[in-house]
Amino acid sequence: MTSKAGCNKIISMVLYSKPSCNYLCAMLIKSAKYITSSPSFELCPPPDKPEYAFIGRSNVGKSSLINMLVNQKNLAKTSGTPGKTQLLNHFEVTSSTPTPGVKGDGAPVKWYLVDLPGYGYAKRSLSDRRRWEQMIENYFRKRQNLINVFVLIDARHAPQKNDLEFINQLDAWQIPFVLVFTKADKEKPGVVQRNHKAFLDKMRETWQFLPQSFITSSEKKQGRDEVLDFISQRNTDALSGEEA
Ligand SMILES: Nc1nc2c(ncn2[C@@H]2O[C@H](COP(=O)(O)OP(=O)(O)OP(=O)(O)O)[C@@H](O)[C@H]2O)c(=O)[nH]1
Ligand SMILES: [Mg+2]
Repeated sequence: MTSKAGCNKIISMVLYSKPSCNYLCAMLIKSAKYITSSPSFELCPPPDKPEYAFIGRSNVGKSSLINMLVNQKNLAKTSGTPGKTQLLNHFEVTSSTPTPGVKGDGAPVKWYLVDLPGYGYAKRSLSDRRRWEQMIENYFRKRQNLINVFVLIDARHAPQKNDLEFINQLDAWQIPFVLVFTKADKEKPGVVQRNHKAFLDKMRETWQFLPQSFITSSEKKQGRDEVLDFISQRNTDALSGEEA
């Protein structure tokens, strides 16, 4: 496995748009299974597969997005109460991506999805918050097979300070990330577009390049193909030994 790329401001500089070919490289999910929940980076499974982590404010929809991506209702535990996910939860996915003009589904590829506990949960004690910070920092900075972090942002709201602070922290640690705007079904498309643009405009004040971003709804399966296509491309890069 190659380690993570050097600078997210370089690798995530292009705003997301569909590939110019008509073919959105439709990744097929063959299976997805729960592996383990770890209280620390040291106890995570061996770093032998490309890994994608999902983080964002408590209740933003991380676990729901993972379930939507792998087409299972209850693989990752969801809850209406913030703070449900507390540990580093690894899921192993087997997927394949057909090649246009080539018969069959393509070779199977195994990778990890990681459901992380969220930030910004007001009722958490100071010591719990410290423990979360330590666990997350260690995981992000040391996990060798981490290819990309999906930072989830609630599409219903104007830019939030803690989301912006969190992505600045990721940048300081040089962790590659993209943005996923969630719960798009809960607002009118115009409001979602406005909040999406406002977030990117806010970033533009201090960032030279903007990260790629996706608009999703786990309820309506919106954005699923685009996110899976991104993962498929990153898997190809990682497994062919290229830097992402
Ligand atoms: N309508 C709608 N509801 C959503 C969507 N995504 C998540 N939800 C709801 O939002 C709530 C929180 O979802 P989770 O997936 O548990 O959120 P989380 O970020 O994993 O939460 P924590 O683990 O507690 O940090 C649940 O009640 C979900 O059903 C979405 O795209 N649309
Ligand atoms: Mg969760």
